Amino acid sequence: MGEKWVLMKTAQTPTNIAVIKYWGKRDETLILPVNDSISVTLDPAHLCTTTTVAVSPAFQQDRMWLNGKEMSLSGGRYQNCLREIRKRAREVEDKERGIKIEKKDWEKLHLHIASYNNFPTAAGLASSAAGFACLVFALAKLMNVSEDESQLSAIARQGSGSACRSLFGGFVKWIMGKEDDGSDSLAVQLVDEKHWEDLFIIIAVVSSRQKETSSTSGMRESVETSSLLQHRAKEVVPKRTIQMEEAIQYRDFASFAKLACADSNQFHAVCLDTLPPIFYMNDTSHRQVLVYICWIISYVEKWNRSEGTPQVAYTFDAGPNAVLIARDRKAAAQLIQRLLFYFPPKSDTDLDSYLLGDKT
Ligand code: 2P0
Repeated sequence: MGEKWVLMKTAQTPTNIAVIKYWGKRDETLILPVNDSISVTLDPAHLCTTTTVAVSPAFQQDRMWLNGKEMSLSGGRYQNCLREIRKRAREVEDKERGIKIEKKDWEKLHLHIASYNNFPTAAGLASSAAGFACLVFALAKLMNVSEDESQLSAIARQGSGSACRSLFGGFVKWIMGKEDDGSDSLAVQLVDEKHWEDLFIIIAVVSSRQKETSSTSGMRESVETSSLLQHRAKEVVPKRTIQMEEAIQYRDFASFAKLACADSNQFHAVCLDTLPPIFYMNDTSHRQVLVYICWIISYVEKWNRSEGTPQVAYTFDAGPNAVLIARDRKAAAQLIQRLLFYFPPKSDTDLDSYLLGDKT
């Protein structure tokens, strides 16, 4: 191998939104959950991470930049992903440029990783999901790894639990698995992105501030203190997962909406049942956020009842941003019109003040 070459690969991975939530780990190091979860992967054109990975004999150490800023790779989660991918690296040859990397060379070669999110990092929009999924996928391409997406998902899972679900499009299930080594805790695609094309997903970015309690520490506290979490994991989610899979399979929006809203509400109830309580649906620095959230939930609930059949499902993750899933284009248009009427943006260009007007 000469010293003057760089080999690069780029991947793009969308984020995913859980409709049956993952909340709680049974193993913190391997990132093994206490229940199955189901998500929908967003269109890669919108909320996604783009990651370029490069290898060169000239690189002295592994380095990473996120949105242009260098960050440490020393954390266990990055190291676990890098180690697992390196283990599976195979020979790579670029005949045109006269580059050949043998399997054994990957041990000593260093990587440079540049990652870019086109949405707010750590504001409850699952940035770590898209980030780790993209990192693992890009490295697998660079290193000619032969594992399929489900096998790669078990590696991405060790970066961030929800990341395992971003390796597929459409609706995806993260099977919690039974094994202690995590080998069967992986994602599978339930249906692809063409299966339910009528659905419209609207994300109302209420606050792009970094959340106060990270998901990792929040779910640890819930596992330690919430009895509702135990009930949810053992009694509620196993049945709800089967019902949700059926609703997705048959494109049964009424059941889908009922289950998704109930699951979001129960996840936040678990957060409230945690000691000390966690309030993800609020942003304590902006009083108006709570007004907005309450309005959205009661508006959707009333609208769904008045139509006789649900038009929109809401779901909230570990932050106050509302994810609204409309049954079709007509319902989506009506919803956006209502949102803009009640919460007009202050200026066309200031996305931060979108919907909420100015910060209070
Ligand atoms: C989910 N969330 O299923 C749930 C719903 C937030 C609320 O997955 O500790 O960032 O890295 O495994 O994956 C957020 O948790 O946590 C999450 P770690 P992660 O989407």
